[in-house]
Amino acid sequence: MSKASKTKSKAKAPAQAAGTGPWWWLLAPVVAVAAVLTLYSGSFFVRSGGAGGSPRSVAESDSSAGRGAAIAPKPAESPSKGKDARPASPEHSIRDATPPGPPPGEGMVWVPGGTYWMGTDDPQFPDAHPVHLVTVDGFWMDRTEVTNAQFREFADATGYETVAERTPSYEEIVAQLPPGQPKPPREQVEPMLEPGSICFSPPDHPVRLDNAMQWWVWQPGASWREPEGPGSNLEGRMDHPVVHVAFEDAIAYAEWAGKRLPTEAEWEFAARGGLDRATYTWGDERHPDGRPMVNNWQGDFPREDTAEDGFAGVAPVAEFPANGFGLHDMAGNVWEWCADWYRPDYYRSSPRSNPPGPEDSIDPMEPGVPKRVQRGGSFMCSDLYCVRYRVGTRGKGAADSGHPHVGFRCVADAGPVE
Ligand SMILES: [Ca+2]
Ligand SMILES: [Ca+2]
Repeated sequence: MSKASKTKSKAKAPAQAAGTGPWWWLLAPVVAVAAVLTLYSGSFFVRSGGAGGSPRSVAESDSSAGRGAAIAPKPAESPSKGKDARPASPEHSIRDATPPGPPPGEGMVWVPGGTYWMGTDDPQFPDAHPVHLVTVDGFWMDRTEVTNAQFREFADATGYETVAERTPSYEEIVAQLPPGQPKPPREQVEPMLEPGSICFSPPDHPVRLDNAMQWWVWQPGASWREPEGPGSNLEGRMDHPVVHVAFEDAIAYAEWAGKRLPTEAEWEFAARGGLDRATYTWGDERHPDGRPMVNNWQGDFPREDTAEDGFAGVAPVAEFPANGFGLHDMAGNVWEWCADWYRPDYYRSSPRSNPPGPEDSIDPMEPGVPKRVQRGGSFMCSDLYCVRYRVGTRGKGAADSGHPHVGFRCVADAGPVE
């Protein structure tokens, strides 16, 4: 969802609708696009078809795991490929795992370089085709998603104001109108603009899953500091991943920390934890030994999250087992920004060695909206509705917008952090 969509959501409010007659010609196409595309872009929800299990089966297998039974942080462990393991690929290789020195920052782990099969051949995800060999150099990576505590340290030190905390400009809004769409009068637009972000608002009744606007709302005043809008706060959530951060907010944090965002190829290599073409970051069994391995969604999406995995909504970081490289929550909890522009066709021409991503962004599903790659899925993914917490799948998001289920983590090169 983009900033243009934000004005749209605002226009749906009854208090504003009375005075917005001239607006509808502007808003209607954007709303329609947003409703459809949020399904596939900002939130990456797709019906999974043969997704390998339903929420019911999740509930049945994990029925003893209530919120209090959340998995405690665990050290890196040897992941199991599980019963569906493929034969080892001779091309797949992981370099020496010995770190080149001490970590350049607190909470970072060494991800050895290597060569792996990137993407998935699952026909549901054509933008992750073809599976192709990629080689990446080693790098340091944050063990967890960046937390509210870490982001507050940055904001306090720099006075940084996130995109969600700024009032969008008239120019930003009209720049995202479809080609050929006449610009609305500035004097009518500007009074409607105010800081805020998109929030999740679960309906209290079952809904069709073909209109994401039924559970996304534009919330004035929402930001990383007030995740649900004015009156909400971070009390008890300092160890949660920071959310409502746009791409440039993540870049600003990374630069302040002397780090950078991972490329998509680095991110997927890290997420796979040394495994070869596994379905999940931990192997091919969804619930090894009956354990939930990811904070995602159980229950009737989007009405009810029954939290069989221990958490409804965002969880503190590192509540679930680390993958083979010692990284937590590379599947689920919150989506993570990557450095790459998004193009659905990039894998067809991606260079083999350290691919930097395409030079521009094209998303045919939301033309004109620059997208960056997001990876890993979120607490809103389920095997009924979204399976993009599977490691080979891709996500994307409007670079200028944050969401309540999108965060990030950083990486650093082998050299010293300046
Ligand atoms: Ca959950
Ligand atoms: Ca994550």
